Amino acid sequence: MAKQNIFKKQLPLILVATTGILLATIYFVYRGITRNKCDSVFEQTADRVGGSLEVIKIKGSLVLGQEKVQELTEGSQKVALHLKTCCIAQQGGNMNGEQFQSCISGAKDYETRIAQVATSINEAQAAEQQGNTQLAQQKTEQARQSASAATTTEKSLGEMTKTLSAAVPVKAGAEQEANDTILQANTAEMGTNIAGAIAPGDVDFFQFQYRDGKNRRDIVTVHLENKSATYQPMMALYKEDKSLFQDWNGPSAGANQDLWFTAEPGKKYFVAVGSRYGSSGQYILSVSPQKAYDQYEPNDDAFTATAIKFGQSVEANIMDGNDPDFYRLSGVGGNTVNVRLENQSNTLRPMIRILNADKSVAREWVTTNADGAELAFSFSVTPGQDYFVELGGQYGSMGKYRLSTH
Ligand SMILES: [Ca+2]
Ligand SMILES: [Ca+2]
Ligand SMILES: [Ca+2]
Repeated sequence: MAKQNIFKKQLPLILVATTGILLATIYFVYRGITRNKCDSVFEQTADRVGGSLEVIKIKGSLVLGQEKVQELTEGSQKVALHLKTCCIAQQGGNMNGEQFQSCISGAKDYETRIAQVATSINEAQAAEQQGNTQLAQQKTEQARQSASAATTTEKSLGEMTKTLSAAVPVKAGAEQEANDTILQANTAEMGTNIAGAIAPGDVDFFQFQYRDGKNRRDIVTVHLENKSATYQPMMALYKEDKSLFQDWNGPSAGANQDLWFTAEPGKKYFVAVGSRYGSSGQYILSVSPQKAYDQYEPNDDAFTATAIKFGQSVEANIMDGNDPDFYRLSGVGGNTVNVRLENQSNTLRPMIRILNADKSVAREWVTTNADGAELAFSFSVTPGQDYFVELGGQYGSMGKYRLSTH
């Protein structure tokens, strides 16, 4: 807004008009890489199926069985996603009008089937209540048939959209146009540098998969090194289902850009690079796992708990708001165990609870009321028994710690 005011004061009227058009263009481009028409196509499909799906969820398990209800619930989400994929493909010119129409009619067909399932379930229940067993059976059979037909439709839509996502890889460390839509995202490896260029109105999409041999989550940084003094970048991050989860607008021309997120093992992520105010220029993009997890990960539940002996101390961290650390304490001799957490950060606000070997709670959460605080407490034990020490950060706090028992 400040920029617009400066223009108004200092420049002739004709430039004010140009600025208006430019702002409209920026808005359009911004909407283009973050939220577009295809998101609403997705939401509308989900909404339309929603009513019938409620009936199926509430009443369907008696008639269809829980497994089938689950299948239809998941199928409905998939159909909405397939339709969004078709919409993006059509916008990006990867799909002709006829293909797009068959995508739409597939989704409509699915909606009809789901509505039929809901109707037959209602009718089956009504017949049952009136004691008309024969009609109830007939309606139950109809519900089953419509449910199978719906699933078949979903699967064929899935096949159709699969062929649309034939992504081209980054070559010799450089982006490959055309990569202006999420379906055309260049596949790339994390931990490498990718050179790209933004022409006015251009967007570059990249797709990364986070892999870790030990199934650990990790912090991944996204760094855009700006190679042009005039280029004002913007970036957006999308999850595997192509939903937006973070975006960032560069505050000034020539500036670098940094984002970070937590990656789940095996999951794909998309990064979009665009520009503000129609600016253009060159950049280097790097998406890098930080190995921010501690050496005992993964230990996010009792089943994967890290084994520790009474008297032993460990140094580890709460990596983010979604990293509980579990330890299985053995070798307890006396009647009391003293637990001590030394905080090695000024950010972590620790909390600890103790579970018995059967995972029932032995000692409720012990907490502090300050970031960076220490924790020390004791609990009574049965000698020879194992206990779980569950440790986390309150309010999503994170940081390093040292845990010991004596
Ligand atoms: Ca591009
Ligand atoms: Ca941890
Ligand atoms: Ca953990």
